[in-house]
Amino acid sequence: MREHPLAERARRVLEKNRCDGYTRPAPGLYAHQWSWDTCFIALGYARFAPLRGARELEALFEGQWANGMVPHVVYRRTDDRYFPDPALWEVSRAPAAPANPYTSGATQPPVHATAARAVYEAMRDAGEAHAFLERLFPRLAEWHAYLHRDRDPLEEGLVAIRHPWESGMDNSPAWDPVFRHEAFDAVPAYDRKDKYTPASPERPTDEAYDRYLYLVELAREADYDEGRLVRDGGSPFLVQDVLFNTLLARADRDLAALARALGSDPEPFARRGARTASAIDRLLWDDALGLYVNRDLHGGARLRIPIAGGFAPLFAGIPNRVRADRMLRVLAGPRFGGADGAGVPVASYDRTAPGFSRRRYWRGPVWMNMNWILWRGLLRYDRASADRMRQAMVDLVSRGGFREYFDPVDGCGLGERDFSWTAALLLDTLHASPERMA
Ligand code: 2M8
Repeated sequence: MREHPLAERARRVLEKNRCDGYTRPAPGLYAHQWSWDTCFIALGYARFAPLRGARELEALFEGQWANGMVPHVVYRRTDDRYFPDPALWEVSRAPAAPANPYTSGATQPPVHATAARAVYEAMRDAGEAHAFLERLFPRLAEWHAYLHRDRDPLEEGLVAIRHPWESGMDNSPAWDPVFRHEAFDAVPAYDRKDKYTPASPERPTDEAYDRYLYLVELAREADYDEGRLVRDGGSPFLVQDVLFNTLLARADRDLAALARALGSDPEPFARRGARTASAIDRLLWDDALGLYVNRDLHGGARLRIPIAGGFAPLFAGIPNRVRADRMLRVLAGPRFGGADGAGVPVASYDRTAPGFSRRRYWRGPVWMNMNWILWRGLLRYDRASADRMRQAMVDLVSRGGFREYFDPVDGCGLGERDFSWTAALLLDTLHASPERMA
């Protein structure tokens, strides 16, 4: 079978972004190593250079904290283009933070075990594959233990995030109601380096950055003590996020498979994944919207904001047939884009909802990682929709390039150029044998 012409271009993007020991998200704004970007990048490497995928993941885990947390940024360069920098986080105040490398003091969605499994299964040399797993598995197990232990204050199987950056969907309208809490205070002056990029009108507003920075300050003042911030409710931002929890439920299952491969007991991991999956289904489903919604742990209200993350449970096989059919109809209708015939895949936010934006990042634009997650989910429920979505993803990159995100109306590329996860996930989309991962 002939290879798709985009595959070679995608590999070149990853090559361009390879630095000393890791692959950066993009050549411009993002010079360091990001947590979930690394997972998506490793999923792409699994398709043509699994050893590189293994190295990416292992490099990221050099920044893992002693309590198990995998930080969302591992600072790799003394490069002043990215803000916030290590000085602002000052994670040396946390007893669990490593002295080297420098890291942030927040986390990102747990796609690691899923990526590690794909890399492991793609590795040709059985000895090398086993050695990789023996090194990484205990780290992955500590990471998941941290999430279930320190981030589930209600002990109901759902973990909480304490910063929008932890969701990966930083600027999502899903956080607007939380930001209205009175507990948010003013922050000292700071210099946002991201505003000087060409994409600045697409970046979050200054008001949003004030909230982000306030949360950093608060976590830093609490010495990153999860007991104070999460269990005692000290952080004004505490949300059970659908996407984060779905990825965890799925990753718990992948961790169980990796345990089995090592001859260990998979049951404890599988049980935790099943518990999280059933809590998502029981507590976060919104029948009126036809998708899952987040919950604010301050007051317990559901955040009834229709974002693409609300469809993520398809990825972990969580909804039953009836719910999945509802979701498929919403996904294909005018709200998320399937019906306009433009062949543009799913927007990050309901196109008909207040505040929808074609350009403002995470408030409408199409992202390759969200669509990859939904595509993988659709493969479980409806092969024809999955195939249409796959085609729309390939067409999007053919027209718009390997960009960070895309205009949901005309498919124009936006944000950073040569974006690693767009390239990596396109490779997986082009090469995967879907039955294997679904
Ligand atoms: C974006 O987030 C960073 C903060 O982590 C930023 O805007 O400065 C998000 O799209 C996030 O999901 C992604 O991991 C990161 C790097 O690509 O950029």
